Amino acid sequence: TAQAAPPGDRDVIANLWSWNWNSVARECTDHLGPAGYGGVQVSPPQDSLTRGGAVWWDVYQPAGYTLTSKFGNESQFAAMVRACHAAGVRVYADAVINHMTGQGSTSYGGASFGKYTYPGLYSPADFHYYSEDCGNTDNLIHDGDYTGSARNVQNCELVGLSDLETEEEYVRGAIAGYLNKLIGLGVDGFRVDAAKHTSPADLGNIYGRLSGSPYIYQEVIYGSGEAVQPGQYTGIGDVLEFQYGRYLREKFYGNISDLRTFGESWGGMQPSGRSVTFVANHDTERGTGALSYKDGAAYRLATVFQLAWNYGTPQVYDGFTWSDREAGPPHTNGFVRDAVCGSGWECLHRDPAITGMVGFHNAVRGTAVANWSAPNGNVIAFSRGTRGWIAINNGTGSHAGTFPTGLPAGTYANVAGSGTVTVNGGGQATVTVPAKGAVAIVAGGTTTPPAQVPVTFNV
Ligand code: LM2
Ligand code: CA
Repeated sequence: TAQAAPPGDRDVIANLWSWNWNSVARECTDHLGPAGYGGVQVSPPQDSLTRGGAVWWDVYQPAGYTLTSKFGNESQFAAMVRACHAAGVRVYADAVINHMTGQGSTSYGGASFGKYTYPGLYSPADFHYYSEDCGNTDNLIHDGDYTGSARNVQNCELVGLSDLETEEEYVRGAIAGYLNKLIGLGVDGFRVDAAKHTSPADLGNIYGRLSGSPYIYQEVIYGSGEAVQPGQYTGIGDVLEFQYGRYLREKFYGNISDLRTFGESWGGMQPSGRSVTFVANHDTERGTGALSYKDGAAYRLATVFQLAWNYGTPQVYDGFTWSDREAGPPHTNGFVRDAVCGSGWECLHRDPAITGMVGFHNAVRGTAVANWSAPNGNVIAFSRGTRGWIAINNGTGSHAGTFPTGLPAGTYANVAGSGTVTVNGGGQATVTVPAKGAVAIVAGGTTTPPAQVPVTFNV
């Protein structure tokens, strides 16, 4: 059954969205494991509609549950999971289980299908379109439905995608069979795509059929006054916390000093222990409500803050460089090319300030925020118990000051930048925090991430 708990001592998840399996495998070995990441989220692994690589979103239109996709084949997928596990990194797969492709065509794996007919898997009777369950005559979800009734949101079609009748025994079994196949290949958990569009009762039933104890986190986008709320899903798994990134954008374009109380008390936010946080994901970076790599230093600094703050399970996003919001990643005949950092791929997760903060996050686990100070709206500093201390400057000029750190006297390496910090016998440090930069120190005082803790994998 599903494990509704964060995944252990090393819980930072790198979201290597649109990366192919060979590149994820290499990244686990060379960067994610050594930096102290505990997990990696990978793109939907099932076969899908193909648009020949022209768009990124074809992979959100499943054509079947075999594992030939634009990211690689089943043996490459399995090899990736083994490589990540060997590096101490768990693998979470993006599970597209609310719907199938809304367009008849062919797939990356060479299958032919029509809307509502996916040979050997689903036929028209398996979709809400052929029952009376939707409530809208055109069978589509309309914008106004979200503040209306859950029935429309969950039984009608999301942008015309064939909506699976997840109340049905056969459909529940087929979805669970697909997820169990991934678990059999070593997958440790799932990001459940479009969870808002499937009822918690149906999802809970499906999760109950899974082997092992996969970590489940669900995409339920918060909207004020909506019929379907993230809190309806926290009894069956964790949720992706969409308010988190919205608030961070607001405050990094306003006063970060407002973040003193940031967490569950803020409107719409879920309990820390149920939340996976992210500054950006593939949808929000193409929208207007969140920060993205296009915001430059503020985006990186917000990620530094995320890894320092004691709320939720942090996810660090990394996709490809884009200007056309529909364009797909670099590809050859539709199949995604190996990721090259700095050449078509962003790779924030490799940034030394970010890997340093992954080590900070792991070192301060379980400690409370203390020693808060905010000399002005753009500068904040706080400790995590007596294990770590950080100062963040979102201003356009450097800031010099003396701060209480909560740490023992000594000289420490700055894991979020360069140079050293001296803490005096009174626990104070006098530092200059660079513009749009940070100074962070960890008890023990080195830039080396804490030793890897042995992890137990599912399977
Ligand atoms: C998600 N979460 O709930 C994903 O995070 C999001 O990226 C997906 O939308 C969506 N659910 C479905 O899995 C993306 C993309 C859409 C795209 C769909 C399906 O944002 O634009 O829709 O994937 O590929 C596309 C066309 C749309 C068309 C639809 C059906 O853009 O115009 O609607 O396919 O053919 C007629
Ligand atoms: Ca649905």
